[in-house]
Amino acid sequence: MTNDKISSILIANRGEIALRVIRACKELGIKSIAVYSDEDTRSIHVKRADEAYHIGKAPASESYLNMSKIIEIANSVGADAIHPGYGFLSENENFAEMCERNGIIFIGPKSEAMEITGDKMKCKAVMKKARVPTVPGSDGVVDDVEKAADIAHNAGYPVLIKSAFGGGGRGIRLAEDEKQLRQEFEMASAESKAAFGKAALFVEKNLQRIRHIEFQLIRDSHGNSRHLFERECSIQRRHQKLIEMSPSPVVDQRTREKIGEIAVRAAVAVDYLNAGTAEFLRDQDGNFYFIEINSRLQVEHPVTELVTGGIDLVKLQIAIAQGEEISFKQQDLKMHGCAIECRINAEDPFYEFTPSVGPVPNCNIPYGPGIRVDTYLYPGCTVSAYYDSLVAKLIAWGRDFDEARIRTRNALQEFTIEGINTTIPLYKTIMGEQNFINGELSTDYLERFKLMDKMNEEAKEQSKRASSAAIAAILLQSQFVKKGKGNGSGTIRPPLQKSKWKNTGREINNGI
Ligand code: MV4
Repeated sequence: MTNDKISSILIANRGEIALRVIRACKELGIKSIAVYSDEDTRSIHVKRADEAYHIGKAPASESYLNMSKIIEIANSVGADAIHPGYGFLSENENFAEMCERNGIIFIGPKSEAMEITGDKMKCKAVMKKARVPTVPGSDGVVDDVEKAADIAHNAGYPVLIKSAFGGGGRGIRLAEDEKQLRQEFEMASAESKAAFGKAALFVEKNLQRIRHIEFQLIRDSHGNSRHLFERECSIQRRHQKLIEMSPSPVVDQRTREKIGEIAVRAAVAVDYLNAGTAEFLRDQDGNFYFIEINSRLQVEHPVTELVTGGIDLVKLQIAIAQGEEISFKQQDLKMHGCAIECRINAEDPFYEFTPSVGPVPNCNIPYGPGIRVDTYLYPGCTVSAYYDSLVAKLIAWGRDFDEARIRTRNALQEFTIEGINTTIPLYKTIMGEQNFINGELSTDYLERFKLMDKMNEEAKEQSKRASSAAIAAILLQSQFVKKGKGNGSGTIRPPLQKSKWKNTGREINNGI
């Protein structure tokens, strides 16, 4: 058994997740091996890893997605295992298979399981067989419009026509009635044939005002499966999650046990190995429907780490990858307080979330009780235009939701990133928004409660306050200076330094 132990891991990723994996390696006494592109020569994951190897040019296709290059380096340096992080090659079953063929442990599920989870139709069919509730609709691909109309009639309108080739919301069409269904089905069919050579459409009841709630799963090579509770990820924009939290405000202990057990059944059904996530849609009536399994460590995994009282998911992944058994029983796990994560993206929320890249001359990372920040930022770093816009994750823990929320709000006030625009102002608004406070969440939360308008309003108010404070300070000072008197407390204060940064809404997050 001892010579099965992993002694070195190549991390096929960059940014905060590469740093996260390096930390786990260091705790376990495992050698960490970084890879990097031309764009990342000065990135911190390169410095923090025990070894680092250049793998190619800036575009991901020529570096972090270059499977043969990464395998070649892993082979030449004798890496026992590869951790793919999230994104890039993490859900690529061909890459997992390449690792398997080369005798390298892929830290994730087996390629066979990834092949099923990566195919929505196949996965849905497997889940139905395993009595995992799925969204009402067609059992598989529907190739003729008459059948589609039949299924839609039984499921009840409105329905969605989804393409098996779609993802992240692409290829989904809405039909309110049969006339629309016939129209949309023909159009979707033609579009799919043009793009992929064949149509693979299915029909589902359109669930409305839904919440996105997912369960963290782990399963070892001895067949032990556990769920690590839920995360509510309903606050998102264009299928990009923005805020995640655990517990979900609508999941009580009974529901947690019930859906958790279903999630475990889903993992068993595809012979899942290692960490994964079962995603569900929850409708207004409280019904949960399985939609897919994500076969990777997720961006929001820290939320689960905090509410399970400190389970280290990356260390657990490594333990499972080297054949160890999960050391705790389901009943040993207790939901511990509340955690909220905000994804800090280098995007301008005042300008349609346009990517904002370039040098970061300075930054202030918040800390304090219950605060965790996973980030690759450092003063003087550069945010690249080539990769994901996520630059930091702020995760706050509290004994209850309100403590976590207040800690998030305060940490956001402390968080400054100079040189680029970020999503911080939006999160500041959300933390004080009444519906968020009430746990009134849905996937259309931002539009439903006009959060972008509220953010703009607050920015305007803040800039007004800031400029009047600056004017007052200047007036006060000049008055007292002329008269040669103090300001009443024995000192003359200079005008507020902050004000020059606060005089426009757009720059509110810059350089404060
Ligand atoms: C749905 C749905 C409503 N009804 N399916 C969008 C991406 C894909 N992963 C699943 N998606 C949806 N499927 C039925 N039958 C609503 C969505 C959806 C959504 C799902 C999860 C998180 C955010 C979303 C935002 C819009 C729509």
